[in-house]
Amino acid sequence: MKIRSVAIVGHNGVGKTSLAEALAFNAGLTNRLGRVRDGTTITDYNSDEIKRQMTIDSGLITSEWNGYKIYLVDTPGYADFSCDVKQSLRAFDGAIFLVDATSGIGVAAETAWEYADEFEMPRLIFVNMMDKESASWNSILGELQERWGASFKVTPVQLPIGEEANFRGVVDLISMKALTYLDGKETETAEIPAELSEEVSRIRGELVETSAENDDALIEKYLEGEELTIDELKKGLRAGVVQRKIVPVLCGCAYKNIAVKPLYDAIIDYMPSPLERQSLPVTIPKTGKEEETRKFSPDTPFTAYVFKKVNKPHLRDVQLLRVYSGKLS
Ligand SMILES: Nc1nc2c(ncn2[C@@H]2O[C@H](COP(=O)(O)OP(=O)(O)OP(=O)(O)O)[C@@H](O)[C@H]2O)c(=O)[nH]1
Ligand SMILES: [Mg+2]
Repeated sequence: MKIRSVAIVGHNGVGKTSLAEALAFNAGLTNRLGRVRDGTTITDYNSDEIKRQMTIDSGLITSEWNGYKIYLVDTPGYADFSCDVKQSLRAFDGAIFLVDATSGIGVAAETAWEYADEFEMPRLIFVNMMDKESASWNSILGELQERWGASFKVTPVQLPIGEEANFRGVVDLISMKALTYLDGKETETAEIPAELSEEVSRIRGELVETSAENDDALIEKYLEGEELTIDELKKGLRAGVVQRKIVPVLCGCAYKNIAVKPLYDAIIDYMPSPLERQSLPVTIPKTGKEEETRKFSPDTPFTAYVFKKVNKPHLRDVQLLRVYSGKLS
């Protein structure tokens, strides 16, 4: 099923709205990259959000990328609005945890991680603010692995090229290509910066092993010393992510739209399709009867969950719902 739905979560001010904006811009939903500071983003549109420069209400973005329909929800980071975060996670299939390369994970991300555990959600991590003064990939990766590495293999699928003001792109450890963004121009090349080559080959080696471990045919091939293809690597990683054993880590800079496009690809490659989520225990409202489980499928009876009520001018109450099964016309 060519559908993905992911919630963007993280501590306040780590760049969730800026990331949602950059994703929307890359998908062609806008022709200008909006800024939180200028009050021009798609998801922080109400006057309170613009005045306070923070997200209060979750904002939805529906976009298309490589033939996939992608539903994104930009959630608030302030603890006062954590209810919105929980409802959004409840309704979406995957989570993107955004962390700040300068200040670490943050309490709101820890809380969201617990919600994601509760809802058995596959997840990705995007390390933002790589361009900011004192950004450190090694230190944030160390923190992520220490904090969340006991129950998940926290696995980088990219390495940053440069840090702080010198941050200019990423090495994709799957395709082994360098993606650089200079003066707004994106360049892809098979030439990996020499200063990174040792680290790239070491981390890629670990990545290949991690991927192979999730698939019998792949582990056999790996143990026989054969190279895994790009598709095989992605297949093994995807299986691990969907089964909640692996959390891939990517990095970039939302504000300058550096390395945001690869996140779209990662959402497609690693986040579950609605049919890959587990079935759901439901209560039939009319009878109050509980049904053990209901499979996520267009062919089972209608099930939906209202995760948000918004009051838009001229529209009165709009209820946003997630359809799990059946059809609604
Ligand atoms: N230097 C730098 N600044 C960024 C980056 N991403 C976002 N910012 C800035 O950081 C500030 C906070 O960004 P937001 O996108 O509002 O962060 P948020 O996580 O949505 O914040 P809340 O919704 O309040 O939790 C804004 O001024 C952004 O312009 C980045 O990658 N690098
Ligand atoms: Mg925000």
